Amino acid sequence: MKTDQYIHPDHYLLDELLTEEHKLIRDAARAWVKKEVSPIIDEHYENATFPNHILPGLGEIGAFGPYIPQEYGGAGLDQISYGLIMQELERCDSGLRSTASVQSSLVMYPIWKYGSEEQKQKFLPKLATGEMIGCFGLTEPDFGSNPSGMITNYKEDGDFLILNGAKMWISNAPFAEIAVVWAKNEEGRIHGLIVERGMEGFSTPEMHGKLSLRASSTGELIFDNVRVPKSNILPGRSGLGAPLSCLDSARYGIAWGALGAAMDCYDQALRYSKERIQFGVPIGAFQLVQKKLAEMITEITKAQFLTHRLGQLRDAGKATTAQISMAKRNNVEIALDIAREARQIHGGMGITSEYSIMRHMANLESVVTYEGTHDIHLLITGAEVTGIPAFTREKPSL
Ligand code: TGC
Ligand code: FAD
Repeated sequence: MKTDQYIHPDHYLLDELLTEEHKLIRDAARAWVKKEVSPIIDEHYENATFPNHILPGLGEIGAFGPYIPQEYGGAGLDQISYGLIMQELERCDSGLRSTASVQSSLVMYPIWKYGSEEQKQKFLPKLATGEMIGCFGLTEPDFGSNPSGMITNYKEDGDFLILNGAKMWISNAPFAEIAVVWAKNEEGRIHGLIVERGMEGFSTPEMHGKLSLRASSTGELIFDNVRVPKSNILPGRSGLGAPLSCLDSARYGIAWGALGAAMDCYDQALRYSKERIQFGVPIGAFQLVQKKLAEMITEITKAQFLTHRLGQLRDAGKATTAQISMAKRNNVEIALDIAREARQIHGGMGITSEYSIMRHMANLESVVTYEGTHDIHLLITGAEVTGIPAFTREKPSL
C-alpha cells in the first residue's frame, strides 16, 4: 500500500502567523486523514462511492460545523481553524471536503443563522457528530448560475406546506437525512425549508456517470406534493440573499480547500523531481522542471497570503462576498494549473492512481464549476469594481 508522505509547503513561514491551537487542529486533521482516508480514497474514487464509515471521524476532528457554538454541538472555533480543516480534507480529496463543507456551511449554517431555537436544538447537535447528514438544494435543472429563476415552489395547506419541484446536482443527497431546500412561496418569495427523508413524495435518486468528484455522492431532490410541516420553514430570513449568504461561508471553505489540493500536487511533484532520474540526473536538475516548480510555489504562496488574510477578515466580520468570491476563483484556478503542471512532471506515472494528481485535477473541474462558476466569480469582481452588474443582458431575438 502506498504511504501518504505529505509535508505542506510554507515558503514564507506563514505557520508563524498561526496560533498553537490552529496548528493542533490542523495537525490532528492531517493525522486523521493520513490514517483513515488516504489508504482508502483511491478505491472509493474508482468505485464512485463515498466512504460513509468515516462520517463519525469527520465529526470528531471538528469538520462538521467547526465555527458553530458549542451549545449546539459545534466546536466553537474561529474561521481560520475552519479553513485549515477544509485545507487538510481537500488535500486528500475534494469530495471529502465537499461533504464537510455542505454539512457545515450549507446545512448547519442556515439552521444556525435562520432557524428557530427548536430547529437548532433538534438538528445541529446530530449534524455536528455526523449522526445525521444533510444536503442543500438550490440548483435546478434549468437554473444553475441563475438561482433566482427557480421554479420549486410551495403552497400553504393548514399546518403544512405542499412542496413541488426538483433540484439537481445535490452533494450528499442520496444518503442525507435532511435537505435544506430553497423554494418560492405563492408570492414568489424564496424561503428555506427543512425537508426530512421519509416525507411522502420526497425522493433522492443518485446521479451516475460523473468523471469528477467520484468519491462524493451526488443526486437529485424530487418533490411531488411533499407535505412539509410549517414548523420546518426557516423563519429567520427570506429572499435570494439567504442562500447566497450560505454560499459565502462555503466558498470561503473552498478557497482553503482548493489550495490544499494545489499544495498536495506541488509536494508530490517536488519529491518526484528529486527521485526520478533521466539522462543520468534527477529531473529536478533540469531548468524547465525547476521553472514549473518555481511557478507553482510562487502561486501557492500568493494564495496562502490571500487565504490567511481572508480568514482574518472573516473572523473580524469584515469579509465581503466579493473578497470571498475572488479567493474561491483564484485558488481553484491556480490549483487546476498546478495539478496540470505536476502531472507533466510525473510523466506517464502522473496519469495513474499511484499519485493523487490526476484525481485532484479531475475533482477540481467540479470545484471550478460549483458554488459559482469561474466566470460568474469574474463577473462578481467586475460588478464590485465597476458598480455595474453584468450577469444579465437583454434576450437576443433569435
Ligand atoms: P443579486 O441581485 O445580486 O442578489 C439578490 C439578493 O441577494 C442579496 N445578496 C446577498 N445577501 C447575502 N449574502 C450574499 N453573498 C449576497 N449576495 C447577494 C442581494 O443584496 C439581493 O438582495 P435584495 O434584498 O436586493 O433582493 O442576485 P442575482 O440574481 O443577480 O444573482 C447574482 C449571482 C449570479 C452572483 C448569484 O446568483 C450567484 O452567485 N450565482 C451562482 C450560483 C451558485 O453559486 N450556486 C451554488 C449552488 S450550491 C453548490 O454549488 C454547492 S457545491 C457544494 C460542494 O459539494 O462543496
Ligand atoms: P450553467 O449556469 O448552465 O452555466 C453554463 C455555462 O454558462 C458556464 O460556463 C457559466 O459560467 C456560463 N454562464 C452562465 N451564466 C452566465 C453569465 N451571466 N455570464 C457569463 N457566463 C455565464 N448545487 C446545489 O444547489 N447543491 C449542491 O450540493 C451542489 N453540488 C454540486 C456538486 C457537483 C459535483 C456539481 C458539478 C455541481 C453541484 N451543484 C450543487 C450545482 C452547481 O452549483 C452548478 O453546477 C453551478 O452553479 C453552475 O450551474 P450549471 O451547471 O447549471 O451551469
